[in-house]
Amino acid sequence: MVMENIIFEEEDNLAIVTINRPKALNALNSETLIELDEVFSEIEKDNNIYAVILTGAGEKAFVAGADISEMKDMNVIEARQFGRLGNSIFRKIELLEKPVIAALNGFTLGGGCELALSCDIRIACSKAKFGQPEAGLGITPGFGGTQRLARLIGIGAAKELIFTGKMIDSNEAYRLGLVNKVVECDKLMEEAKAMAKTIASNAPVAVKLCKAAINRGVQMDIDTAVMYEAELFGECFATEDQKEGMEAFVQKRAKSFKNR
Ligand code: DAK
Repeated sequence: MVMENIIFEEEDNLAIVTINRPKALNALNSETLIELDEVFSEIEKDNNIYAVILTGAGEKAFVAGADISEMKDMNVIEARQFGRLGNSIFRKIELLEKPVIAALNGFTLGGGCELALSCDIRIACSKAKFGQPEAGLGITPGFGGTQRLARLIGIGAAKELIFTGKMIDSNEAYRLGLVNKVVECDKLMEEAKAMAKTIASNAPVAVKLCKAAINRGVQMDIDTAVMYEAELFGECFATEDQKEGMEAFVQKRAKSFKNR
């Protein structure tokens, strides 16, 4: 894959995806969104990748939003197309059958915050800043921000952030539950990799089904959700990794999962 704005690396069973437009604070233009879509399609197909880290290049920004220079002259049809493109890639990340950790290394604004929200876990560098400044630009968040932010941090806190457009720091983001963890900036990738490796040491099929159970289950009523959970629990018993995990425990030996 030759890409202008995305760096893709593999390390052990991890994929590291870096959005690489630091001069524009990694703002998401159409080209970057298309490349993100391609890279996540490849990751989905690769059975040797067990977890993904998504981050931004440079020291200033994860992603400072959708690209305002590209958006400013769009007409209604172009804006809808741009919104659909963003929404389909963000949904692809949310539904990816592998866990995705966002390593937030700086400004995480607008479409950047929405991108982080479509990941499973968010780790922030202590200097990162968060916000949904769209209303100040005359638009609504268009990549799922009104929906995922309210589901993650609650309706009241989401409305405050979206209506005011204010920026908050990492500690406030942590207090609100927007990020899982805040770490020193020079330790960000180390922490993200350590967490990704811990996840990757568990049975990948089980982690995949846990992700589906949580993401789909929270949209269901509780009776349907627990039945769905039971379905997925049953599915584990058709996998080699379930046999291996339990055999290894009983035999008091190290486990060796095969993602099967
Ligand atoms: N788009 C394009 N370029 C950007 C950018 C952005 N979002 N953010 C920064 N840049 C560019 C700057 O223009 C500047 O470029 P040059 O002038 O050097 O060519 C370079 O990055 C460095 O930025 P600054 O010089 O401004 O750096 P500062 O440290 O002074 O300020 C800042 C950093 C993050 C506070 C500031 O850059 C800033 O306020 N940026 C904009 C943040 C923002 O408003 N983000 C939200 C964008 S709106 C939808 C689909 C999607 C969306 C909505 C609807 N539908 C289709 C319905 C999503 C919308 C958004 O994300």
